[in-house]
Amino acid sequence: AADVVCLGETMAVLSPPDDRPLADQSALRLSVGGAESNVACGLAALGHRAAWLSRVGDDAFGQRIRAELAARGVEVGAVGVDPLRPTGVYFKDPGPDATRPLYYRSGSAAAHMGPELARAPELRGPRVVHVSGITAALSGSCARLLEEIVVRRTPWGAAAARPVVSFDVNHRPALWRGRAADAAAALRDLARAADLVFVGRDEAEALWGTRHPDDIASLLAPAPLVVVKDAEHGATSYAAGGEVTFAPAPAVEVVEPVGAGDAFAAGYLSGVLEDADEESRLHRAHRSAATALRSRDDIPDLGIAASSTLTGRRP
Ligand code: KDG
Repeated sequence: AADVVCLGETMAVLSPPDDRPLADQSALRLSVGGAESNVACGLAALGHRAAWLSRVGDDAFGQRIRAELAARGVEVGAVGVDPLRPTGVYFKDPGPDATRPLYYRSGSAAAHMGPELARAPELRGPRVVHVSGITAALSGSCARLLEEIVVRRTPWGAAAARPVVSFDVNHRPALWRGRAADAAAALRDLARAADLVFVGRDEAEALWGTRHPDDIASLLAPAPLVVVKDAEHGATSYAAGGEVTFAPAPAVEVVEPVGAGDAFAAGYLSGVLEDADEESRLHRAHRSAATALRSRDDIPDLGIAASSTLTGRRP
């Protein structure tokens, strides 16, 4: 059985080969991306048994996604194929400050996941279940599924062995357009109910108006472990016992930031699975994020980060 199950939508990604805007491009590259499966790929590259739980359409994109994740060592046996609804797609539109996603995913196979998936046997055995706030934005049924897992912990009933429920806030404003207040409340409540939360300082400021990492930790206080990422400055983790750990981020030349948060989570969770102390979890997280920042793909090859772990090089 897998050590980690990551649940969420994965899409076909169409990306320009350079930094010119999408409107000026003539040929795009096809790849695969989904925040939670990006984390699964990172964990698999770091030597862990990771599974991805989701749904795809009965189409070429669904085939490509399953094949690519399997080739990266992720277990995809429990992924459902919806005969009626398509696999979601997104395009990357490079802008002067950031790459913007253009989503074509409403009504997708994954958006039709619902609370019944909380009964999937695959959710019962792992040490970590990783989900994100993206799922909360996809549809009402997806939001209910997330609530079953994160808030009610339905998959585990009264069982003594429960996994760590890891939640990346992953605020995607394009998915919450016109529902900003809903996003703030839903993502706050999910984060408060999770065992481990990943959140960016900027993202928290946009959602909740919090400025300082300490204020974010206080806002999400019932969560036993909150990791606040502050871009190039570093990351701070807040444990329920009051322990605060900061690790500076290494200097990196950024090629494209998409996927860096997922690589960060993969590195950190790899430390959780290996019972590493808080400081080395954060260092691992920074190291994998650095690899993703240097890559144009959503899923970088973290095998590279793993080998620098083995030689003990510090970022
Ligand atoms: O974190 C990167 C993801 O955002 C990207 O791979 C696509 O899952 C995605 C999304 O919903 O934006």
